[in-house]
Amino acid sequence: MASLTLPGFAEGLQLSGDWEGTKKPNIVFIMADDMGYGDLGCYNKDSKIPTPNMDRLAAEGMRFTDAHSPSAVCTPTRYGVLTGRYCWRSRLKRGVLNGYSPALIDTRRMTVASLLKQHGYATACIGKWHLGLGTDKKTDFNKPLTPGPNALGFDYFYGISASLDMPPYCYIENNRPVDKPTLTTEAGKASEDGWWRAGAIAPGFRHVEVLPRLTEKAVEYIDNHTGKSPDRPFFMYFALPAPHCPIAPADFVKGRSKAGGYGDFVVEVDWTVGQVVKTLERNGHTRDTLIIVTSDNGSPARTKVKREPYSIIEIYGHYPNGNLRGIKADIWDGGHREPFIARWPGNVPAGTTSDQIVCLTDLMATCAAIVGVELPDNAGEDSYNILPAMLGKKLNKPIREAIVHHSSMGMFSIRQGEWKLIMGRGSGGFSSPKIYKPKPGEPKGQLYNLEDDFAESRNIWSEHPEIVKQLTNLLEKYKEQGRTRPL
Ligand SMILES: [Ca+2]
Repeated sequence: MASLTLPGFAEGLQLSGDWEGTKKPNIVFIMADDMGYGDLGCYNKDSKIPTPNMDRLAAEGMRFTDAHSPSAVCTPTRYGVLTGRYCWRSRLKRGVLNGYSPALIDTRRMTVASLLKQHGYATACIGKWHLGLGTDKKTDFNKPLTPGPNALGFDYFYGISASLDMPPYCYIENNRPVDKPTLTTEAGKASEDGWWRAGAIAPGFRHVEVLPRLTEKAVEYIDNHTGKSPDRPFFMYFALPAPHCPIAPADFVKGRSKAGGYGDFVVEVDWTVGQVVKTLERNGHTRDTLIIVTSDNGSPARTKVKREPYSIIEIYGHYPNGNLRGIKADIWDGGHREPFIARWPGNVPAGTTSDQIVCLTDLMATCAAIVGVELPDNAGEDSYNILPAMLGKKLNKPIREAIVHHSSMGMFSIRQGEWKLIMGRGSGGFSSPKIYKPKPGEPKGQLYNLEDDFAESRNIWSEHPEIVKQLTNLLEKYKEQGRTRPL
């Protein structure tokens, strides 16, 4: 098959599927947990948090300004990232799993990891899983934890079952706990802002050590892999447990931000990104690695869980979600518009931005394009190849026809160009009112024009019945046909 070298590709890197004699790029996908659009200096000049490592990646790569997680909370976003399919098509229609939930992803389904593995990649998942383990109604940590990441295309897994505030608190390596969670912890605090649920814990497990330990494992993986198989590309899905609560910054970052413990924890996230970047450099992987840094949903923007959702803003004047409306879990953009930085020297033009509307579900089709294959029809149903945007190609039209947003309570929204339609009133998530029941004659939903009204402050549903109708029909079509990516 004749191969086509695309403009912008480094010498020797091609994009046709004809990779013989060339090395495919390593792909490192780092996803923070609950980090907001306004936490990073490169997204918010008024951020009170120094993020030099992420800012450097943005300066050396591309910063997307209109990237979205497919959901405003953890589990469904992770499902979407790994399968390229919206999670509301799965059994999970709202909310998240817990640390003992059975596996959510069908093992027959293609994942980004199984796709890349088929094409010669070594694959690793490090960090927070939160997609369920095993088949029992309540996972038994005395039995092999399968199916888990290893059954979904990952050669190696080291991490934790779910969020860092959800038991059981133990590290898992492949399909077994490193130490079984045989003890019990009360609900606890890791700092003035820390909080976790009571439950089972492994001897010696300390919440504050988790991010440094996972960072060490990520570094170790890159070093070991390169030592053993320097010519084999790898995919690392590195899902950080931070800055999600318990806000547990390590001592070495305390006081480094001007946004309290939360800000310091974001500093630690930035440190982790820096460690990965340094390790890639040390192993000679700077130029042959696509690194993406993003977050799984917006920031809850809080210090004290459930009581003072806006206290980071009130106390420190730091806006974790920038000027966006809403917070984590909400259908407004604060719930799901994410920082998204891509660096691949020689391929992704340095110091650029893209305003393409992209979704984290797009990782699947983008990886397929990188390895030069077509996705089968029954995989990546909501995944679009965003590589052309990453490579800085001039595009005449949007890559995605539209994007579907989803809140923690299962509220839908569809966005096309400047128009954003929300199928309900209220936030659908954490912000008040969560659900507003319209009185007779009041609009049933929300329509915003994000070009004129970035902050989603003027509901113009009643003024544009034709747009409401058109977007409602498109959303219904997307639900019914089981996919958005065209066949
Ligand atoms: Ca999250």
